[in-house]
Amino acid sequence: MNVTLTDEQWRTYEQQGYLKLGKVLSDLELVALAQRINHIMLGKADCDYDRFMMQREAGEGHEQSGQTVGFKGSTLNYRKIENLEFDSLFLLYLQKPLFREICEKVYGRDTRISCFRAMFMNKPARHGSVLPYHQDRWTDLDRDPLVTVWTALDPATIENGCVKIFPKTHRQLINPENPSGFLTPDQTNQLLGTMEPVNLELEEGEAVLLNNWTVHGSEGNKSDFSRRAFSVCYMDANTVSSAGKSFSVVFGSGALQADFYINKEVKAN
Ligand SMILES: O=C(O)CCC(=O)C(=O)O
Repeated sequence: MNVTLTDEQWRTYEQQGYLKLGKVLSDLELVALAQRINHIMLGKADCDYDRFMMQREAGEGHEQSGQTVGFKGSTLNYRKIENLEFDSLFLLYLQKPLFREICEKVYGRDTRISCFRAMFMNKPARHGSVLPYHQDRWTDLDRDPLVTVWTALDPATIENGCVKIFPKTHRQLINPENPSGFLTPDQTNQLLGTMEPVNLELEEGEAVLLNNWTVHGSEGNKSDFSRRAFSVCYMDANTVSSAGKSFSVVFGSGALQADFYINKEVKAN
């Protein structure tokens, strides 16, 4: 399992705007996280659903729901679940030493780190919406978050809608006016005219490190298998939104503690 980065890997990341991290989850951890997210979707997890933003995918007689607080019914047909730092298992995973090391390299050793989002991204079998090409940035934050770790909980393949990226596009913003970094159709066509996107096919339990400005997107799922993934965007904990909101600290003083949630669950039983 990959537990640290070499200087060469780091140079590759800086040049290319992404780096395949290889296996970052043991088989046991992978099973636990994959089972946990299914339990959350099915309403079987002992957790506080009012802390999660949940979006149901279109299908099973439902429209795609808004991405709003709380449970939207027992189904594996969710598209997105955010705020998973409030789940003990996902918090334990996102606080792995490898990710702390990455944050230290990107933001500096003494910088406290929060997560802008700790998000489950799902493409259910034979379904799942297309995500158009974009750079990850949000103009309502007072500074841009710089890195995301995207982890496959199922094999991610071309057929089931793996993430596709354009290497070396992290050096400049393409559509700075868009509040969440989406490219216009013209900008997308221009990019496609100059280079082919790279398909980030991954085994389950493997992860990729993405510079947030690296242009990426994904197709729908044409396979009979789900494409579940967990994506965490790490940023300087001093980052605030225009509404004055700050975000959950995950490394450094005041960081969320997984034990707290585990103890709460044990006590509640
Ligand atoms: O999971 C996907 O298809 C894309 C996820 C994404 O855009 C992100 O993690 O920033």
